[in-house]
Amino acid sequence: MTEIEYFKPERGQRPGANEDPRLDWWRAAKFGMFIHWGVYSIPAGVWKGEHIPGIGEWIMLRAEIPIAEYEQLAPQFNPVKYDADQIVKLAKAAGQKYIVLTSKHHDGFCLYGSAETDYNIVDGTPFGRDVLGELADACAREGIKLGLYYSQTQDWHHPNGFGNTWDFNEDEQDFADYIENYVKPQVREILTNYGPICIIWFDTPRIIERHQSQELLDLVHSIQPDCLVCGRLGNKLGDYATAQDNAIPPELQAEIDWETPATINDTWGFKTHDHNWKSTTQLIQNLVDIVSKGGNYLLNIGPDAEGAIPEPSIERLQAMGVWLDVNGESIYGTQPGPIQGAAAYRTTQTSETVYLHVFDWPADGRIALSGLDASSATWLDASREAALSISEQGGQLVIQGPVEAPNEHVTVIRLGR
Ligand code: FHN
Repeated sequence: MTEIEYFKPERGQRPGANEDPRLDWWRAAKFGMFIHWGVYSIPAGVWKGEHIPGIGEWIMLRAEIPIAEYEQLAPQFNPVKYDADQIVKLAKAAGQKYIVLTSKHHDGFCLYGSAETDYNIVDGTPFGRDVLGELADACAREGIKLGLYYSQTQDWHHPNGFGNTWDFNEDEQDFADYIENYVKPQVREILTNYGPICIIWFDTPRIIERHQSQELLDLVHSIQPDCLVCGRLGNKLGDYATAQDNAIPPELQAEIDWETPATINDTWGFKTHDHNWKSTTQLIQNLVDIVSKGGNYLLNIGPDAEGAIPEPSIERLQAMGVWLDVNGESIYGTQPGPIQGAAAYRTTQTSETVYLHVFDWPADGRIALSGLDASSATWLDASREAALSISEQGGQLVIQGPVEAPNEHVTVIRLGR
């Protein structure tokens, strides 16, 4: 089993290609922003003075924090720096075409005003503002699509949710009741009260049964028929496949629609001690790699307890946007290209053009590739003046460019057919 197959939904397959038009915008979009945010951003990886290993949003489980103690974070949650417009503008500057916010993560805390529980940002915190509502308004103003993460199986706060073995006795829990009388009403809320939602991003299906996944899928589509459901709904249901976190499949996945959710450092929810930021070059190469294999890249930010976005995330996203401003033509709306798997090269294409992405510019400026046919080679970056020539030599397409790397991250050459 390759990693991509793990959450592969039956519905997300596309024999013969791209048949469900509801996914057209998503297939063209390629790049989205994930936002993991909640009260876990207050401890930020540290509980009672101890660094808790692992991803920040899992601190409640990793440290087995009793609900009665963890709940005390909500009255401290006052993220006065939260600025939905800033987030949406950052996503746009980065070239991200959709945003997916955690409406409820495994810890059960809701980032929206829910009638189903007071354990939410509006009723349970001094902040009292509907974070999701403000983001939905900002997305509508800026014309960017909004999706919502919702943890359908794990809920460490709800007495019948899955995963909290330190407060509850699993044998006494009624998971079916939780799905029926909590998850479904909440899914209804988030799909009814915040305008068009482009994706419901379910996660960690674990014990959810086939009929429950099916019912959630049907529920989503009954309220918003165009809303996509990711493959982590479980039981091979959903509208598209979800790769493992940060996993890029080794080869082209032509027969499915798929997405890689990914972190910029090593955590989703904010952690004070995680400074392992991926470089901008690495992030751009990941984007290109994923797109060249037919996937989408959903790249996360984890705001801190005040609602501020970590500066290293901002810097990297803005730099990705600068690269995409010049090279976006080779990303958005493209298909995987003819060359797959060559170490330093990736390709994407449209009907007219092949885009050659060069990760490591050769020291002599000479690129020789088999399996490519082209009538012209031009820089995607119109400001670049260095000469670029093509010729056919011994059955290979030879491209001769300058010896200096034209772009510090990934150089793109447009090859006319
Ligand atoms: O357990 C979650 C994790 O906290 C995070 O939300 C990621 C994002 O893809 N999904 C689960 C782990 O795969």
